[in-house]
Amino acid sequence: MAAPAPASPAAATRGPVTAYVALGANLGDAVAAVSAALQRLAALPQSSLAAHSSLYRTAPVQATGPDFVNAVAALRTSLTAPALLAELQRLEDEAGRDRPYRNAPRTLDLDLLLYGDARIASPRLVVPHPRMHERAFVLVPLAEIAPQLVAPAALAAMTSQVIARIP
Ligand code: PH2
Ligand code: MG
Ligand code: MG
Repeated sequence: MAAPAPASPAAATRGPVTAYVALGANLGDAVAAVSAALQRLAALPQSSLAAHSSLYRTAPVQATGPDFVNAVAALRTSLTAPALLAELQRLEDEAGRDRPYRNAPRTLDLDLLLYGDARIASPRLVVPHPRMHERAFVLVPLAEIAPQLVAPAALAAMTSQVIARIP
C-alpha cells in the first residue's frame, strides 16, 4: 500500500490556531494606522479577527521619537507561521514602513507574539516573541483580550512603563 504523501514543506495552510499580533505605530497618524491595520488583519486570507484590544498611548521603550499607539489582536488563522509573518510584513510595507535603523519611528509595526502554543526559533522568526514579557505596551493590551496568558506578577512588574488606554 502506498504511503501517504508527505505534507509539502511549502504548504501555506494548516489546521486553525489562535495567533496574537502586537500592533504599534509612532509616525504620522498612528491612531489611524493602527485602526486601519486591524481592518487589514481581519481581511487576511484563511484568517479571522477573533478579538482586539483597545488602543493605548505608550511611552517609547528602548526607542526614541514620539509616543506610540499600541494594541494587540487575536487572529484565528490557518496560515502557517511563516505565511502569517509574510502577510504581516506585507501590511507593514503597504503602510509605508521604512527601516533606517533599529527601532526607528515607524508608520506600522506588526509583531507575531504567539502562534498557538508553538515554539519557533528560526533565523526569521522567534515565537513566543522574546521581549514580550518585558513590555507593558504588549502585556497590558494582551491581558485585556487574553487574561489567562498574562501572569498578574508580570503585569505588576510593568508599572514604571507609561501606558494609557485611548478612550
Ligand atoms: N516597539 C519597539 C521598541 N519600543 N515602545 C513602545 N512604547 N511601543 C512599541 O511598539 C515599541 C517600543 C520595537 O518594535
Ligand atoms: Mg516591534
Ligand atoms: Mg517588528
